[in-house]
Amino acid sequence: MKKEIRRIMVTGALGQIGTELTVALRNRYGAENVVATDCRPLPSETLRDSGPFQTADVTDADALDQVIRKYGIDTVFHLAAILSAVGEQKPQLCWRINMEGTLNILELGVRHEMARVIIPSSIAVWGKGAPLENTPQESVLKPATMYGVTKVCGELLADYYVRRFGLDARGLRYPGLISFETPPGGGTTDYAVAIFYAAVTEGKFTCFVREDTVLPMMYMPDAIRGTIELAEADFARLRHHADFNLAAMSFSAGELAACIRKHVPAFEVTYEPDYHQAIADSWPRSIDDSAARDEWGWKPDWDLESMTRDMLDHLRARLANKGASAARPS
Ligand code: VAH
Repeated sequence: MKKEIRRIMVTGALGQIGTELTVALRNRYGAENVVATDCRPLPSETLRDSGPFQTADVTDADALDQVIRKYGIDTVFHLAAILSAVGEQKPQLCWRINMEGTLNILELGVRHEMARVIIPSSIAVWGKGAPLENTPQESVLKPATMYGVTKVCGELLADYYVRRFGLDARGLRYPGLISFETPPGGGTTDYAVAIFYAAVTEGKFTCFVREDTVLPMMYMPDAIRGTIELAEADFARLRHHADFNLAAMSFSAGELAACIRKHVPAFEVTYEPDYHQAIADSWPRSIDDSAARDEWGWKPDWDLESMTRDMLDHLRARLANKGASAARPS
């Protein structure tokens, strides 16, 4: 019988996923049962007053072990990572943070006989040789980026720890994630977040990928729900572990701009592709997530229209409170 999730540690808790996942886990498991950790010294305003926070560098196994022992942690959601764009600027740092961190978490998961270890992956695992449309669960994994290399290695390591040590490790290949709570840092899909802030504050945006660049994307509420649903799924039903494809929608930068323009008619976007373009071109345009749907009942709730409306509503409300000159709504 698989162990129950009771006391959770989140790494990278101040990041784009980590912030919202920590809040969702605290609401579901009790605030005092979810310890937020990050290499940065201070908790964010969102997390500071909602539960325990510890500074911990994921490359420091002893520091992580101390947090695990102090709080009696039995489950880790390991979100700390260097993303694709920064990873191409600093490939050695990306390898060190992503791989030393993941190995430390897996080793500690075994040492402390943990209930679950969640090791996220990404659509960045794909590259040359993988189908660009409806990319299947089983496919060639030849990533073009150091970030993608670390994600393939993370999947392989986690699956090894499942087979070799009986650790219950699980993970999702996240698409680009869009959210309004915490700005992302260093990703190639970050344009799809920055464009919303620009629509509400400037009324114009310069996009670093071509207008026709299509990528798989997901609204953060779907990603958070999917992460928790996978963590809570019956292990006996899972034929995959740390490499589930996860999908919701795919759209081009131009389609996203057009959808925003339905709410901000005067919104202007210019396209000036830079080094992000080569990364985006190496990734699929759409992915097949039938394994997640079959093995643990995955189903997305949000699409481009509903996400766009919700993002603009939240950003306008927040920026209006701060007095920013929000673009006039339609
Ligand atoms: C990145 N947002 O752009 C991340 C993600 C699918 C991309 O892994 O690097």
